[in-house]
Amino acid sequence: MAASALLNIMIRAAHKAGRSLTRDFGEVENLQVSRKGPADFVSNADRKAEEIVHDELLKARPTYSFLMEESGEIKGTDGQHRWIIDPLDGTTNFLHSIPLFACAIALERNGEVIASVIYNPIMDETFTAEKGRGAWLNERKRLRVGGRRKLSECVGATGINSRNTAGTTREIRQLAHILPSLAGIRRTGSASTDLAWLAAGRFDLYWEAELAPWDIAPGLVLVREAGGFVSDFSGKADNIQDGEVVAGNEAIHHAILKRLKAVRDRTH
Ligand code: 2AM
Ligand code: CA
Repeated sequence: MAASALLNIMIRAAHKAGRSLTRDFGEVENLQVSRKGPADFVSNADRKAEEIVHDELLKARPTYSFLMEESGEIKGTDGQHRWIIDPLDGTTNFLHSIPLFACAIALERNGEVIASVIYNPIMDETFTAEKGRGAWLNERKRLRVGGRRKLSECVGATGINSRNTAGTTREIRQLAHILPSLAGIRRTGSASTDLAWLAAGRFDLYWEAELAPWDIAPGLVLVREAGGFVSDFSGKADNIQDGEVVAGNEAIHHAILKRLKAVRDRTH
């Protein structure tokens, strides 16, 4: 299906930022050996990518609002539309020369995410979705979430934060409860990649907490348009504010939600 004018704008912005990220990623490898490491260089790459996305989107739609990981909120005169941008999702991977990161953009209309693009420039994979128009890989392949119904056959993804002891302990408890039911677990370090890969049927389930709106919003419409279910840990849909995501096909989403609730009830 041909992308709408809006989605084309988003794809163009993500690809332009992706080219900049790819160039900088090549440099990062050379900086690994320095004692200080490439941290400053990477923050700079991150900011540069955000500026590119911001400038492209602003040029195309001068009145829309922005919510960006690096620059925060910028209010536009249009009260209906807001771009939500994570210019480099998977910063730690990028910093360590691990080629697993994405430039992610979502568009909100009246508080609902209606379109998104998640672009991995190294794999050259562009995941796109628009409400009511399906989820796509590289604009050619229609995406559908996996059909597995037995947890024992499922490969899941999750993230464990290393910032906060209370949150980390809770996340390890969830992992300990869920992992033995699965065929395996993977940890990519990029929430938008996890959700895009779930939409593509590569992962059967995903959960994570303590995320930011820009980690969740781009994957939300993608998973839903691929026939999947996404909610927070209480089962509420369309919540990009509270940092929690659980996703899968209907049966698997339900099963993981039940397990997450069991862990919460046991630890209260
Ligand atoms: P980032 O790479 O843009 O920082 C990994 O588990 C996921 O958590 C990534 O999508 C990562 O996004 C995100 N993440 C890392 N630090 C975070 C923070 N302080 N707040 C919210 N999300 C974070
Ligand atoms: Ca992020």
